[in-house]
Amino acid sequence: MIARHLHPVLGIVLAAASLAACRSDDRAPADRSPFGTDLVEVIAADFAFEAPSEIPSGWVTFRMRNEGKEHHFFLLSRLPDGKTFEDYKEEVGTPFDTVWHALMTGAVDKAEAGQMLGGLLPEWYASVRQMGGAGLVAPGRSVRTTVNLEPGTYVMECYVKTADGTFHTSLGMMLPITVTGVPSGGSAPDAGIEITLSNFQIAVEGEVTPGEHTVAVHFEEHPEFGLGNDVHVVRLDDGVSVDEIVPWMDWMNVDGLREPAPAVFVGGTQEMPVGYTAYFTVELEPGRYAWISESTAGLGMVKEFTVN
Ligand SMILES: [Cu+2]
Repeated sequence: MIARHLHPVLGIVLAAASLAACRSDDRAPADRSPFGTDLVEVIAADFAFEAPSEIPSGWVTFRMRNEGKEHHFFLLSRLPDGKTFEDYKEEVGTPFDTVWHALMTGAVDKAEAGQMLGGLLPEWYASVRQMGGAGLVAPGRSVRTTVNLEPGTYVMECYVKTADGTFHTSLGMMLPITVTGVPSGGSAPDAGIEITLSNFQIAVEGEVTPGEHTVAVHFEEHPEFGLGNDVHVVRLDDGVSVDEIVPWMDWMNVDGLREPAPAVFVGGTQEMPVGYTAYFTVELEPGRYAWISESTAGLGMVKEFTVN
């Protein structure tokens, strides 16, 4: 793993070297990306992440490989100053777990669960900023996503549920990551497909052909409450309708985000604040697909497409 346990001084040297490489940049775009310190390798397993504890700041590309038997993603959240990973685990993770168990056992309905969650979460949760991450990806697949990160304390988590309804976070898929002041030397990739997410529309520009595509996702608007708009790519195999996928995207549904997934997800990106752009790379074979958001799919954030 290139970036794992990278010595801070070595990191600076490598970042300086890649900055120098960028300056004399007359090469073709294809070999421009240095993928030195700006590449962070992540392995998702059942049920743990393997990732470096410190990564550089600026444009960083995460490459996550799912080596598990269940779907995984990672959401990166930046904690407000002064809050630690332990604070997040105790004061945010525990309330979500408590509310989910009340939902799963039928003790509360979704509206009551929302109120319950509001009462249990700390005030500082409103200052947690979702800063992108890898979209849902099926076992054996990889997803690459590029985001611009400021130094700070972050949490990487996956809250897909096992078949018995346990959040992957509760099983160990929650990890602290420090984004340091060391510049990554990375840059935003060139994108062939542009997606703009607003309330409640997924607008897509660009030709969707077979092969690998880099997709730019512009966050133009988010709903006032709850998680924001994000985008995942799901393969619709014969007979699978998006109507079956939409309710699965919402963790507050008893069968939502719960294994087994109703279809194969091939990547995407998590939400970022309005004004930000996240990138992800996806390999598309001919077939039927949909762009779909996680918590806002039921509000119209879903768009089918076909790759010929
Ligand atoms: Cu997971």
